[in-house]
Amino acid sequence: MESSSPLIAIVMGSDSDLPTMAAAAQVCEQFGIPYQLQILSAHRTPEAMLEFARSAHTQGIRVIIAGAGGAAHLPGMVAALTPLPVVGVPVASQHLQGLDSLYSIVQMPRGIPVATVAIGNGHNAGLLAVQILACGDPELLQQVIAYRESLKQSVQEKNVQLHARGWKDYLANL
Ligand code: RP5
Repeated sequence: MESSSPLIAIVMGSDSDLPTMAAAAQVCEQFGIPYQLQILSAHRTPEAMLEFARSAHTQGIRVIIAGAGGAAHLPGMVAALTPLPVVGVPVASQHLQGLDSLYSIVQMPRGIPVATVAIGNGHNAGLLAVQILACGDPELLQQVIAYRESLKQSVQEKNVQLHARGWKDYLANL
């Protein structure tokens, strides 16, 4: 479902970020939002990052999701170069479990925000991007409302099951 006219761009610093960022792509597909996904590194391909971030808003893109680990400069640098909203995903790093990525992405200076989600939470990044788009799209807003309703029902059904089967049986089959 990657599109030539994407509304959401998902960028990541390395292919090693893909397992985390795939969740954002899945959310785009779930809501039927055209998106693009690419590897762009603030450190290894700085010129490509610059070109992408400077031109994204002229290409029809409305929201950018940027994920990176470690020094994790990609989301902040993209945010510095685009007027579009940027959702940042701290990818769990090998040595510091993503705390380094989180601190790097979340601590933006006043004036250049990055909407930072939890470490490894590409799913929420996708949802946040969809909700930003839904502000100007009543049909998509209804889809978001329906999604929230399905979440509520799923929790209620689990609670019914928990009480029907007892917590020990429930736990054994989690
Ligand atoms: C960052 O460095 C990437 O976003 C990735 O999370 C991390 C490690 O990259 P690789 O060495 O796995 O390519 O720029």
